[in-house]
Amino acid sequence: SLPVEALARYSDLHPKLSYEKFHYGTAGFRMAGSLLDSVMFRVGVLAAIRSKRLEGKTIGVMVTASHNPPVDNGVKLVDPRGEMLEASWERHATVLANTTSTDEFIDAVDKLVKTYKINLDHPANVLYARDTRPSGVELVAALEDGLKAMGANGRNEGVQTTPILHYLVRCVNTKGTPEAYGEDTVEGYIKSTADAFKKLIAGKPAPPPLVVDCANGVGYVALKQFAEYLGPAITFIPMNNDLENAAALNSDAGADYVKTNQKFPPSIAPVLAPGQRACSLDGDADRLIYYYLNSRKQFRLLDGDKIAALVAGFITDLVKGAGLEGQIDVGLVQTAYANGASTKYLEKRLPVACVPTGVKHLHRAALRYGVGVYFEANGHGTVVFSPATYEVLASYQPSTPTQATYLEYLNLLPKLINQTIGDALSDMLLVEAVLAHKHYTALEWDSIYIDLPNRLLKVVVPNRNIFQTEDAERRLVHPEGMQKLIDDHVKKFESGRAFVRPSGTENVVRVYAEASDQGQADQIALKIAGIIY
Ligand code: 16G
Ligand code: ZN
Repeated sequence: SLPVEALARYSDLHPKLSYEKFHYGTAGFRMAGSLLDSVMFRVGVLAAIRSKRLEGKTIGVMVTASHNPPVDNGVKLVDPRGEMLEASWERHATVLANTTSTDEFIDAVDKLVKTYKINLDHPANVLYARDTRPSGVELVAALEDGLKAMGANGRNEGVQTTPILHYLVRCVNTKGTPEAYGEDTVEGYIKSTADAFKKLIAGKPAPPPLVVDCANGVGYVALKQFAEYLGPAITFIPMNNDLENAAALNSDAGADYVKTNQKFPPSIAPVLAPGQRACSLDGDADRLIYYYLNSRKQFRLLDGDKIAALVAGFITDLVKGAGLEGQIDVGLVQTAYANGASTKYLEKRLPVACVPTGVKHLHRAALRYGVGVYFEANGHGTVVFSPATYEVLASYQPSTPTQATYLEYLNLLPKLINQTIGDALSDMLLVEAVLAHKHYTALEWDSIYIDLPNRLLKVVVPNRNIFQTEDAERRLVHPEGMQKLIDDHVKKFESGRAFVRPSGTENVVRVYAEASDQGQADQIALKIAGIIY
């Protein structure tokens, strides 16, 4: 039965203070770190319950607010395969977080246990980590109280990137099985990723030094470890790597800054030579954006769509070269934010699916392919390999030396790539490896296709919940009649495309528009903002 006495005692230490309404959304719980104490405690309890429900499998908990300001914090649960929490449990998280008293909380926990007929005799195992935010220290302590209250085994991994936490969870749960994913240590992760990179670029010229904007966050911790293992294989020039000053996190730095403002972080511009590549991680290192300075001294963005095009193209070439066409199907998953030019380019080469925003949707869709590549335009993405693909790669007999070489490359990719979730650092090594193989400069990579000019606006509306979408968020079904007004306007422009969707993370509605020139994209976006306001 439930340890009611311990739950009550610990719960009283973490009362829900504010009238804040908590909601477990696409980013888990996320808000000012000072408001999250009760939420963290309850997430600890929920993680333990979920672990028991899955007969003691290890559940992950990541304490981070990613690219948001340093005073924010947040928390997300990770399922045993290192993937996002099963969608149906998001609701349970929301319910538990919003109970207003200890008694109400314990009742809600009890109800959850009964609904799923959870055998509480199973052990509970929870692996957790946090990013560099100072508020994380106390929030982790609150989480630990939740684990103690449930008698769960906790494993504290300290300060780590989000994708490392996801990776470790998968390793722990697959240990000793045929699906063993790797050694469940940070060192194991760094080593196996770095080794795969070194093997993949063996014999290729070492890439020119890469400027890495660490957003003054935890990505720098991982980057340093990679640099140690990689030695001369690649040189990083770390920037925005101040972990002492908490206020510096994501401030004028990081992938979100670059993608949103479409410009260099101020600290990066002066150090870049024309043509030199740079990339930005976000605050928990699960997003990656590249860019460079062109010969006309202009900023050029290489976002998630460009990464997707580069990576999907490379993998398609390898599959063909190995003689595996027809045995391994490579597919790509995008969202409505993908630049229309990227979709047009890619659709000619491989199957492309469009799904609603949010990693869980992209990840699920990518699992339908033999090799599923997914990237959001904002730089979050990865590649997943199906069990059938693993089998083909293990058993295939190449008939020429060239095929054998391509097969070898293909076999390294699942080791290089963190398949659990987008991982800025392993994605960065993947990009560097592909550039080395293709002998591409930043300019050549950029030239794969030319982005359509676009504009993203956010509109503050009284109630964003009235905005409902269909067709992977590309069309509004509610408020009634609004989509028709949008369509009538957009069709006046050549290559015009636009859509409106409520944000899942902020109290705003987002408007995206693209067209054949910037002035038109701006005009469409502004007009639509007027329509929806
Ligand atoms: C969250 C999502 C990200 C998405 C973003 C959209 C996860 C892990 N993260 O950060 O994938 O792009 O939300 O934010 O799913 P929005 O709904 O505010 O536009
Ligand atoms: Zn992030």
